[in-house]
Amino acid sequence: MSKLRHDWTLAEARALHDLPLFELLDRAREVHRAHHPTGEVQLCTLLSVKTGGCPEDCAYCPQSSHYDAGVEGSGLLPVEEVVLAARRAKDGGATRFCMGAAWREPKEGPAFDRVLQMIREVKALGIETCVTLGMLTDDQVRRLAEAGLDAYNHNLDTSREHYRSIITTRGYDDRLATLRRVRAAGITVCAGGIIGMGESIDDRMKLLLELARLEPHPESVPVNALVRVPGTPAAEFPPLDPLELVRMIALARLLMPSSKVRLSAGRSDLPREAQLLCLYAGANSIFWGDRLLTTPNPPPDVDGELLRLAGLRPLAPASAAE
Ligand code: SAM
Ligand code: DTB
Ligand code: SF4
Repeated sequence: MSKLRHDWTLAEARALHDLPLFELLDRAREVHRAHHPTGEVQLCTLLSVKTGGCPEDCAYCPQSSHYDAGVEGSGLLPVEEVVLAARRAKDGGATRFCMGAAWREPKEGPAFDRVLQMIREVKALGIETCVTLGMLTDDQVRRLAEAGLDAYNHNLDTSREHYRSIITTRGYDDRLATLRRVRAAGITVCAGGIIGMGESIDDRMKLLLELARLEPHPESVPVNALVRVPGTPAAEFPPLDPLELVRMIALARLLMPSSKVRLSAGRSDLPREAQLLCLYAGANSIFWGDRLLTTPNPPPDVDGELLRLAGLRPLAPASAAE
């Protein structure tokens, strides 16, 4: 087992990143095998419980009210609808259910109370619960923990330096403060980022260093490839070379050996061989279901075939808890 470190340097990370691909894959695979069962992939299902109309200006996001990406907005879904979707996800093999809301931060009152009820009822189905609601106060994290929430997703998205050119309506330290609160409340941390937004390789490494600096490391590290949604400013960035995603996943695995690295958004445009290389290099999970929040994801029959062809097994429900 490799020792967990919080003091990786940019030079170290960059040297690993720039290794010949097969050398990098060998190293990442070795760390992956030492810390995780091999041949298993966790299936996580996403649901947008409140869509669109978000006041933040994240350049990649189709749900920001600053851009017109043709997303049909909705108010907060009724609890029953969410529970139905979670039951369907569980019956389809998912062991984690992630609920996302297009909020800068949740408002106290009936909406937040309803989210708490969603968490209680989804949790009662026997599936891991994760929510992503924006910035939180101490009181809100406490109430989320009381409701039984397993994980909170809150991404740093990119390096501190590059952040400013992607989002102007909040700062990097706001994100870190929410992550600290989540950790202090005893909820597991899900924090990662997006690549393909015009950042340099060093920016990608700096994002991973920020995450690895957290003590303990986030239990869950989603690595998203930008979904280029027309109407968002980020749609103008050139498409990502799939091997860059493979290298990023390998680095996340090497820097945070015991975290679950999640091959997240962006698989619709990713050749299946590149997806398999990501899983080989250390990814523990994929999103399962034909929708992410507002954009398409490969349908379950296609993903099922991918897993079957590669001889990979979905993580069984009993071992899903972290
Ligand atoms: N509003 C909350 C927030 O930003 O924390 C929660 C929902 S937000 C949609 C969750 C995450 O989705 C973002 O942090 C970002 O990393 C990811 N995301 C959003 N749009 C994306 C896109 N076009 N491509 C890849 N990832 C995206
Ligand atoms: C994460 O890192 N990726 C997911 C989840 N956390 C909430 C969201 C991906 C969203 C992709 C764009 C969309 O479908 O709107
Ligand atoms: Fe709002 Fe989250 Fe989208 Fe940013 S990423 S615009 S905060 S929904």
